[in-house]
Amino acid sequence: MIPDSDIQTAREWLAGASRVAALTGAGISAESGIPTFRGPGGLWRNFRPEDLATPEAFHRDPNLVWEWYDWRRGLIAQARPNLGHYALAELEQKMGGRFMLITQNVDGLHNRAGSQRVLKLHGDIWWTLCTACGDVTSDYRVPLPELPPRCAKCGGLLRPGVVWFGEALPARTWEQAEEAARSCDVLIVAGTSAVVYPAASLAPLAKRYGARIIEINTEETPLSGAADLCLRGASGELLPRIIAS
Ligand code: BJW
Ligand code: ZN
Repeated sequence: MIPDSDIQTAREWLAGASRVAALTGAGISAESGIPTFRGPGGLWRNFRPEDLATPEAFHRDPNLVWEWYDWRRGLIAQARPNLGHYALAELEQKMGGRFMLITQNVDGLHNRAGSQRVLKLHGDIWWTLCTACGDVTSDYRVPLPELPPRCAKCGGLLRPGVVWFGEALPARTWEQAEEAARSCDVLIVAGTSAVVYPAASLAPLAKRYGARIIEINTEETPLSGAADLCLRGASGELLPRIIAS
């Protein structure tokens, strides 16, 4: 049970902030029915996500990796944004250009909730990238008619337009995320295990530059000790409480 005083403190910090940023992870979409990576339901056919979200896995067996993504695309297509996504969209409505949302999620639910200032650190599950000609396009078909999908321009093998382990994050997006972390007065970190880098370095960066960190998570994380306020619970319940007017 979270004391009302903690909710009140978070509300005061947000009300007094010139700039706010939020970093989200898979936990914010858990209440929409999308499994997290490291929690219950994160396993697919007994594979760990860490063994599938790599260029090596794709090189070894593109079909297997695509089957996993096709399954997740199906879940996401059926899902709807939850109150946590909507609360962050409302915060952007209130703060405009003084708010930035940084997400590790590839599910697009923040956009579907109305957020527009979204930095997608790990790409988007609806994007495809041609391994032969580099063409990037969007494909919303569920399920995909052919696995692995082929490039309409050159017939090359397509891969999901996401960032796997060992791959660099999109450079401009990362620069903007660092800038948002350095310039915010409050950083909300919601629904991430804070173990995947470089995303996990944004909270320490924000703190070094003077921001207060509010962590919202059902569990303790490696970030919890450095957070100024830890709100233990579901983001779909807590984000509306700290954001709604
Ligand atoms: C709730 C809730 C509810 C549940 N309410 N909460 C420094 C140190 C150590 C290692 C490294 C380092 N720097 C780089 C590395 C290596 C690696 C890394 O971090 N490894 C660690 C795991 C050890 N990083 C990389 O490889 C990155 N690239 C890189 O660094 O490149 C360097 C380079 C530079 C130049 C050239 C070349 C290379 C890339 C990382 C890419 C991660 N990709 C994935 C897949 C994306 C596509 C896809 O979705 O398929 O991103 S992996 C996966 O993990 C996904 C996620 O975005 C990411 C983070 O997971 P997240 O969101 O935190 O989810 P969970 O499941 O872990 O946590 C959910 C949380 O929610 C839990 O805490 C729950 O308690 C909570 N929760 N319900 C609130 N209702
Ligand atoms: Zn191509």
